[in-house]
Amino acid sequence: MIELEQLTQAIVRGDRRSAADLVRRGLEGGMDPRPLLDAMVAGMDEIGGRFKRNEVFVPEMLIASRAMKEAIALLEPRLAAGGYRPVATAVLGTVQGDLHDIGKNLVAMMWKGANIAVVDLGTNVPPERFVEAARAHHARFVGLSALLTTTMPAMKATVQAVKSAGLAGVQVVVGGAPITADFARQIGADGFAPDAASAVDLLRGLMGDATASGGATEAS
Ligand code: B1M
Repeated sequence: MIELEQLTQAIVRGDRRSAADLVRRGLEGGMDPRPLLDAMVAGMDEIGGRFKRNEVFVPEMLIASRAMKEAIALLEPRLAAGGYRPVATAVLGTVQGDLHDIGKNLVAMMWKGANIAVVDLGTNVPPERFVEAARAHHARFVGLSALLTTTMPAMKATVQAVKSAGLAGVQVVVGGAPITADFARQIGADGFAPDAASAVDLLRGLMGDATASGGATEAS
């Protein structure tokens, strides 16, 4: 048995050796993998909150995410064997014409840290590719990132493509430096998040409020 709080704090510190060691010891001691995963998600929530409050910055987020990724790799076979599934699948990418991916990658890491499966399509992704991937992976969410004012129209075109593809229950969420909640509403997106940690709150909010309608939800 291990102290779950120690695992949470190892993730917060980005201490990959301790995190992996605690997971190994927990599994060897016969612990269920789910509380171990929950403890790690709590760690990512903690670092995400600090990031939102500007108490830590991109490097700390990357280090915590790396520790999470390595420890999760140890858990995955046991989670899969136990029939444990991610809470949702999100298709994510940077819109057509745009090659910026640092912020998008942070969003991917935070979503994975919240037990949301991410199908990362990379950068410069055309609208139809988002539609195909959402359909193929039975995604619950499509996430779009844009960093250039010149690619904001591509974001609009992608939202329209997903909305007109008739994918039942799929919601589109958007973000990126030039994107605002107003713009998200104007283009018909279901949600907007100003940063990677808020992007987790946003999906959790949308999943908890399946009846929400009538404009973009903003996570803050
Ligand atoms: Co570019 N670039 N760039 N660039 N670049 C900017 C964005 C720019 C503001 C610089 C400037 O002029 N001051 C400017 C855009 C101006 C504008 O549109 N008004 C610009 C430009 C003009 C260009 C080129 C056109 C330059 C040229 O070639 N003449 C060119 C375009 C290439 C293309 O995309 N077609 C270009 C190229 C590049 C590099 C390739 C050199 C490199 C990208 C490397 C990479 O991403 N792999 C680059 C970089 C690094 C930047 C800056 C310096 C940094 C961007 C970044 O990574 N920020 C940027 C200036 C700046 O911001 N200081 C700039 C850190 C990152 C963590 O933040 O991406 O905002 P951000 O993500 C945040 C939030 O926005 C949010 O969460 C993240 C974490 O909190 N978020 C989401 C992002 N996506 C989200 C999705 C969500 C939710 C939240 O839901 C799905």
